[in-house]
Amino acid sequence: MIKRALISVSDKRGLIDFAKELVQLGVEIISTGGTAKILREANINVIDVSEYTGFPEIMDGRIKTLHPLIHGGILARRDNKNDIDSMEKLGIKPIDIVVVNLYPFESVTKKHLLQPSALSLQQFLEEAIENIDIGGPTLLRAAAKNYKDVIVIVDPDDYPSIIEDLKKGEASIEKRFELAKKVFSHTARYDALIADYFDKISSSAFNTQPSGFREDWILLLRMVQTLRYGENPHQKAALYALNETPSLIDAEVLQGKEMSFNNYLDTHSAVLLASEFEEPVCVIVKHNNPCGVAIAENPLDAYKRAFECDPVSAFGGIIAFNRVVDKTTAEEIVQTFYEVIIAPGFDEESLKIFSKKKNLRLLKFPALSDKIKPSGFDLKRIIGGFIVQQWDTLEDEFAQAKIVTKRKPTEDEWRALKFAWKVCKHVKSNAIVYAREDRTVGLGIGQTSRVFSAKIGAMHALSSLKGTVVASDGFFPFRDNIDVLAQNGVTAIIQPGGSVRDQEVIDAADQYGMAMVFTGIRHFRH
Ligand code: 93A
Repeated sequence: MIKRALISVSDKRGLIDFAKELVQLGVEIISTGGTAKILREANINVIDVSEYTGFPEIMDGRIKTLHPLIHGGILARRDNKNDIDSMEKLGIKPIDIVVVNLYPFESVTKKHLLQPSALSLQQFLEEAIENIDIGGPTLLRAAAKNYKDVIVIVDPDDYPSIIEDLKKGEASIEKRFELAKKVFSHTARYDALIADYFDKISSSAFNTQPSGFREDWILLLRMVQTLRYGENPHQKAALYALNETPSLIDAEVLQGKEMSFNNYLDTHSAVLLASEFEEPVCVIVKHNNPCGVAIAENPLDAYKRAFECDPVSAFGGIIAFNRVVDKTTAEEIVQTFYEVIIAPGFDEESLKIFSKKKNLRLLKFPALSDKIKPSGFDLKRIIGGFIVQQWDTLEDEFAQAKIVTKRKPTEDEWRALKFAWKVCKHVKSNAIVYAREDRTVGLGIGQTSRVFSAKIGAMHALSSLKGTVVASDGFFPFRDNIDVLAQNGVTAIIQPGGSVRDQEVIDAADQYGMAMVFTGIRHFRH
């Protein structure tokens, strides 16, 4: 004879109908806070667990049902004299049916993976911890262990068939055994999910490794989508997101074709370079290198200056701005074919103009209006593993800068040197950047010798290099570079310094009356 039910459910599906039927069958219902509230609102008679045990729900509900009056009532063997004596002595009443489903640990932790940037790892962990159900599995396992005397229901889909059974009389022993089996596999899976989550989080939420790297920072990894192909059409590819903000993956695609593998690479580089500047800047990137960078009072002029640096290479490139793009800038941009434009925003009129270029991808990335500090670490693959490093970001690029030549840079030269230095950090090594104070004029990119980059940068320049400055991402190993730069009319140089032949290089600069600054910082980019 079923007299008493304990109901404590997080998934309230089907609850009211089921409880109504139980009441009609003369069953007394005991419930935890939230469940009792819903039943009461549906005019169903219910006793609170706290009233039943005489012990309040405490610690934000962490302890609700963990009480001998509850667990004794579930675990007592109805045909065991000892158990019956204990019940009588201690006032424990039998509980015949236990209906429990657990805190939604699985859906909460899944949500963390779907919105990786919503909270910090610590906050994720705290939310996950509070969703580890303790009392629920204890009730379920106790009832399942005593399946001979107790009906246990973990799945709301089983409510109707149990009601049917009870209306006919009793649930069979076979049925109760099946329900118990379901419970044990359910709680086993529940614990496995928790263990798996803990494994993923591991020590990362608490410790940093001696090297400064969080041991498994990469593990909260989520595949966002497959990409059409990789760098080349025969390479399959996909896009993955980490639990980081800002995230380029969160940039809003306002129009255009799907972003490609190479688009992501180039856009990433363009964004990092654009974010170096406080002034309105335009960065044009091609094959992961800048081919024109300029600052101005407004995006339009910045674009025109950047484009002038190398209009041939700009074709098919990626453009990044750190200001909202307006109509006039859009009108100018659509004269040339580009793959992607990324900016903190686009005004209405510019959107109309861009909309005529159906394939052009427009990405709105509000983070671009401030200096972007990528979180986590930079990573590159090698056969059998990957190498990880901190991002190439510094608080102050010029903290250690010193003038090494007889002549000091003029104010104009200083402005140009600082501009060139910021750009050169984002150019593949060996990088030689010829610049004026507001624009690049010649870029020597990715050569295997620095002097080749110096020569190629000059070759690329469309305008005169007279009075320009040069930034070099690494030191000059020989004076030949200085000779090339001087021949091209360069008046000031910024470079890390640190070569064994620094003195030879300084002497050469002095000989030409150049000003030279050593930054003490190197910016290789491989
Ligand atoms: O916090 S608990 O681990 N401690 C308990 O004593 C306890 N008893 C039942 N969680 C506990 N429960 C769970 O509360 C149940 O498994 C169920 O998921 C939930 C129902 O709470 P409420 O009725 O307040 O919505």
